[in-house]
Amino acid sequence: MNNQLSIIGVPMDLGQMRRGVDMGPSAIRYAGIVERLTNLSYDIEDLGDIEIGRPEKSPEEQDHQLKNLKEVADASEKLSDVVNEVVNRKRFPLVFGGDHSIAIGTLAGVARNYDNLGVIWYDAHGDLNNSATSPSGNIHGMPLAVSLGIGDESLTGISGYTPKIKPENIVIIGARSLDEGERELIKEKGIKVYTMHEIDRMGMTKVMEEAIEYVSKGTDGVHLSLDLDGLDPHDAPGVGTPVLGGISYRESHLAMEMLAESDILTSAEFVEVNPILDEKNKTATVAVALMGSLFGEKLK
Ligand code: 6HN
Ligand code: MN
Ligand code: MN
Ligand code: MN
Repeated sequence: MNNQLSIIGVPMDLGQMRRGVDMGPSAIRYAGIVERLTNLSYDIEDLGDIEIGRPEKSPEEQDHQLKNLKEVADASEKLSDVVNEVVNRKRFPLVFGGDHSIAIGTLAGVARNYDNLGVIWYDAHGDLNNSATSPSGNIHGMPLAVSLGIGDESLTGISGYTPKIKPENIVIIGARSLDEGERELIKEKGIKVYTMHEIDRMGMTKVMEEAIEYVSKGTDGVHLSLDLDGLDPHDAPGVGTPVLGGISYRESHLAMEMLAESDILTSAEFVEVNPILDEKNKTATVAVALMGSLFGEKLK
């Protein structure tokens, strides 16, 4: 693993309608991420937070179905440039959300530097909606589709190129709430998905062995996009769209440890930590513990 980490906070709450997720980056910092990773002898640089604009009109008054489209697009452009600059300096970008719409900018910044970027999408959801399939109009339900080049041009065109990633380089882990249009897209594109059914049936060990092999083949980098709602809400209650029956805390540690052993990751983001919905900063604490495993606590 690259020993040089750059932390980027993205206090974004405009990709969904529940306030508080903009405090996610602070909550993760308060939960001690820098100390935790410094103890593992990483060289950490904290680049602070990306500035997020405020919409002039409420989503109901906006002339677009996609809520806060302009502000999300503007933030994505900024984030993409910051992430790209980190990759160019040969450092590992570690991005904290913020809602999952930030993945549009993260992937736009990372994928500029890779022809075949692998993506692990750890999430209860597919985030594969567009304005026609979305039940909510919330952009945090769309970043994976946008990165595949599907969606509004002001999002797919971030940083002037599209698509960012290819369907055959993606693996979704933990899915248990997929909308109809998302299921169709998964089928049409042949996207690899390990739902909770497969995790229960095969066990996390086998799922991760297969997933790691799948995203390493023919790729030149691998990004982890970890939505805390991939975990069961019992273990990670501070999320805006909790879904029962999720991945356990221990299974998640195992998954992170296996990723650490595999040494395939080139960038990562942890999203959807919402301190207002949380219990005593539990979800940020879980995120920090998982990053401990991801960055090799067990290997030291
Ligand atoms: N997330 N599929 C639902 C929607 O509104 O599109 C929920 C999306 C949740 C997105 O958790 O990142
Ligand atoms: Mn998500
Ligand atoms: Mn590329
Ligand atoms: Mn989710």
